[in-house]
Amino acid sequence: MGEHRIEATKWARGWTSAVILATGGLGAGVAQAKPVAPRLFCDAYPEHPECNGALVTCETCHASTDPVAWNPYGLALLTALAGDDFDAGLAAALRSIEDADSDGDGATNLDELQLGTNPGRAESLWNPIPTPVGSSDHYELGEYDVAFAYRRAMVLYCGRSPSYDDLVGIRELDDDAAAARLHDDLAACLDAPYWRTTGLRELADPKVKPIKSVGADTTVIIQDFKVVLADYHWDYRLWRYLMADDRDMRALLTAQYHVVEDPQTGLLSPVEGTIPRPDPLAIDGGQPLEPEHRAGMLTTQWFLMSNTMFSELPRTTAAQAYRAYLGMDISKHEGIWPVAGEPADVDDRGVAAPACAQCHSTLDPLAYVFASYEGIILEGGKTGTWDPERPAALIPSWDDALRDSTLFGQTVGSVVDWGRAAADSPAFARSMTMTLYTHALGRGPTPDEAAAFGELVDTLAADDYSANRLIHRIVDTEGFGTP
Ligand code: HEC
Ligand code: HEC
Ligand SMILES: [Ca+2]
Ligand SMILES: [Ca+2]
Repeated sequence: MGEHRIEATKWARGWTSAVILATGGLGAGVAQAKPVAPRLFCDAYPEHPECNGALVTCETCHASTDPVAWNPYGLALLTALAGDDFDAGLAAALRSIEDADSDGDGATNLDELQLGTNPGRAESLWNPIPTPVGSSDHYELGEYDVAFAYRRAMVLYCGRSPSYDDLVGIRELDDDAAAARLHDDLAACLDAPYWRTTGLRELADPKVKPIKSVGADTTVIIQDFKVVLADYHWDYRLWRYLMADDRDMRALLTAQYHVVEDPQTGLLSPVEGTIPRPDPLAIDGGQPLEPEHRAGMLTTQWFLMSNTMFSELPRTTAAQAYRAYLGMDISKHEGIWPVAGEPADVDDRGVAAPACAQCHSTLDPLAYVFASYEGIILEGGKTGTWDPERPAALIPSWDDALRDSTLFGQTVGSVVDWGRAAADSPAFARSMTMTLYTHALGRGPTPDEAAAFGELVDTLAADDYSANRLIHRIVDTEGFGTP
């Protein structure tokens, strides 16, 4: 088996480079690279593990997209299409190569697609690690073990290991009673200070991306002004508020209030209206944006300051919103959903070139509505405010009539609409499930966990988008409780 895999890998590598060489010149001859394949593919295979709330990446079929080159699966597809119109012919072409093993790794294309491995790369193969059977000194190996799940849950959600007595106690219970104890104690953890402060805050770090030197705790002083460009504590408080107490986490993208913390009790509560700059010696740090233009985490002063900065067209802001809350990183070719006629390249940055349009035909239309929000303004109290004249003032060829955004093929006329459409999308449910799942297991779902993961995503709506209920379900999965 081992030898066979090495052979297959070598073969695939050689093949791939040959394909790149053979097709290296093709990219230049292609007038408009508008990759609709990920979406069409997911129309054909909605059951594919990456298609539930996301889209497959180009790597499924391509060895490279600039210059364009195909992996063996993509090449088989290209051959099966036999010159047919791509959009009309793709579904039939996909079906016609299901039983082949294009990358020669021993698994058919269809099997690989169902498992989520790559049918065009022999190195991508699911080899379940043989699970040891029997009992170790401490846990039942290879099957769900409540004591193991209990220990893991206490460490993650209470910030401490369970005591020896706790573990002995849980072992003495029958299965149902042990599971009930696990969930009772987990509920207590989710209600306790460790999770509500430290645990939840750490979970938000990659989404908020704090930079201490320009945040509220900065020690940098320039010309008597503290270089507070915005205060990310507002972001963390909103996140912590919405990810606790069975609140509806969709408000992360729709909330029009902010959240304050009582210094004595630690209690979080929403506040209405704008928040003035709290420190007259700081450049910024309040929340000057009028409530009606807010969309939760997407319009805090920190989010707009740190992502938009000085951009006329805030592509980075839209890309971070898509990455952090919809789980798709356009810079990795994830979530490509091109819009016809885009990118218009309104700011003349060269993004209409085929090599750039691959991504920017999705990204630029996502970004248009964010252009009405200020990035960094050094005058004080203005960073992140809304100004409908901003795009036209900064971009000479801006045309208001054409500048709605498009999110998942749907027109959205403002960031508020963007946030609402995003919050209700399958991508948001998947992404938030992924955030909590990878935190709990230290990795994403493996192919044999794909079905269980899909069920978690699908029950989020029935659970009223409660993070706590989702965590209780994650703790019950095989992946969480199997040593
Ligand atoms: C399901 C397989 C599949 C996926 C996924 C896929 N492609 Fe393709 N791609 C193809 C095939 C097949 C062709 C050849 C189509 C043709 O020439 O009719 C192609 C052609 C292209 C071309 C050549 C120009 C053109 O538009 O015909 C570019 C560029 C390209 N793809 C980029 C991408 C990018 C970027 C992604 C990811 C965002 C992507 N593709 C995802 C299968 C795929
Ligand atoms: C693989 C996808 C991808 C390709 C290909 C791509 N871009 Fe981008 N581009 C992005 C993303 C995503 C961002 C937003 C920044 C981020 O979050 O990474 C971006 C941002 C930008 C920005 C804004 C930078 C800023 O600071 O505001 C410009 C300008 C840009 N790209 C130009 C180009 C040009 C020109 C090309 C072609 C030579 C190109 N891009 C190719 C994904 C891509
Ligand atoms: Ca295969
Ligand atoms: Ca494979």
